[in-house]
Amino acid sequence: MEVEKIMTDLEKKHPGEVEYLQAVREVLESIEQVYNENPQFEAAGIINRLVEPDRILTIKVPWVDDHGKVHVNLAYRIQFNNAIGPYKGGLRFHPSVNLSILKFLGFEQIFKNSLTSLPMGGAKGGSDFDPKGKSNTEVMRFCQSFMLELWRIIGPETDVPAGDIGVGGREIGFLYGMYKKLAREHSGVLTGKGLNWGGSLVRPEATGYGNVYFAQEMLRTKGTDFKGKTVAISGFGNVAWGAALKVTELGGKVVTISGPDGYVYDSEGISGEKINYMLELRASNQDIVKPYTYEFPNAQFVQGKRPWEVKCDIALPCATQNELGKEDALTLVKNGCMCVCEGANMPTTPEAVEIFQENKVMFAPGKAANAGGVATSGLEMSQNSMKLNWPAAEVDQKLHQIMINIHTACLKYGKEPDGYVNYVKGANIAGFLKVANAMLDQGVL
Ligand code: NDP
Ligand code: 2IT
Repeated sequence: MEVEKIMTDLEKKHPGEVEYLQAVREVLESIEQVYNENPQFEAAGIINRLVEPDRILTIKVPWVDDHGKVHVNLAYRIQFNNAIGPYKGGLRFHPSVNLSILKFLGFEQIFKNSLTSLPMGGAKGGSDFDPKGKSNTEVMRFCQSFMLELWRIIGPETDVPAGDIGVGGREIGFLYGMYKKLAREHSGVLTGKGLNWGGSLVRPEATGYGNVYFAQEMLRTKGTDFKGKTVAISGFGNVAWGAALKVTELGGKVVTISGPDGYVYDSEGISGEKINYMLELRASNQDIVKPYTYEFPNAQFVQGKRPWEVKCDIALPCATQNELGKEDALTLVKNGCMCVCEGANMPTTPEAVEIFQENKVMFAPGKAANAGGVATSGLEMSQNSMKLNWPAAEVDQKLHQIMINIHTACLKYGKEPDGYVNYVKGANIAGFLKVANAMLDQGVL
């Protein structure tokens, strides 16, 4: 495999798709050696077949707001690869959504889903619809209009969407209702469903919990744990919330959360009712974290900045892609941060990853460390197929074990001669091998 040639060709074919090209390059660089040692991969054209999605559906979504005004949004579903199971991955509603972002997320999802050890292929979708300031009925009309088209290509054994930024339980409800009406079936076609209609216990908490279980394993390799550790979290959404709950339970102290407006520093720790308040903040559709300081006046709001300037032992970036850059990484290293564990997808820029690795700071990529969300989606699919519900403790125990297993897989392929673990390499190789071998078994498709 010639990484530079493949990247040059891809850049020509998809100019300007920065996030997608960034995600592909990272994987290719990690797997290059393994790929070249196994000529059967190249003979079957695995890389060329893997870097392009199987298909992309683009949808025009017209909807009417509460004042009778007509709006038109664009939406997409990218079915990337289904070698090991039905297409699976979330839907993102955010004004920044474009093909490059969804292709990067879909590509990452292939390897993440492979790492979970559950039978799920990779997909992603979403829309440039901005939930900010929208009423419930506006969100409902948008979701219904989106599903009027989307339902044609999804199904419980074909493609199973779920939530991501801007898509939580409420949106999944509206989407599911419309699917059910059109397809005339109650099935596991979406995950993250409500508990009364097929959802799984622990799915809302799963990404954050899984992220902290993964970090716990990383810390274990150094003979330590979360007790008494100071933790900086970014974001204030679903993933940040679940991570804050689990860190606190394990004896760590969460001192930051953040939004597009800036970050909140709470030296007393964000725990108990303060974590519950994050749910209110998110549900308000205001897109800002500042109101936290009105509710809890001892906390400080730092406008327009990211939380990485705060001294911490562990950093959990849980907001969005490329939110932790080179300068942030240098500050974290200088402040003695020992572990960076991605809750979001690709929040750390490649330059920042390099700085962590050069300084031997433990660093885990999202495709391994946030796989708990989609893994629990997989457990929701299993429960739907069996038409039964597992108790919370059972789901949590399975989730925990999956995260431990992913960590073990990263060690297997990522441990370097000096003992430092390159989790990026480990995750990419482990995720890739399973998919590539499945593609070999199934012929050229
Ligand atoms: P939510 O919508 O619940 O929260 C997203 C958070 O990120 C919010 O705090 C949001 O603020 C913030 N955010 C979004 N865009 C930006 C931006 N451009 N700049 C700064 N902050 C931003 O989403 P989730 O918590 O579900 O998702 C967070 C991350 O975790 C994403 O990278 C997602 O892909 C990833 N993830 C999610 C999983 C899940 O199951 N939900 C599973 C695995 C990964 P605002 O909306 O105000 O911009
Ligand atoms: O990025 C992700 O893994 C998710 N948003 C969750 C996907 C899913 O299908 O549960």
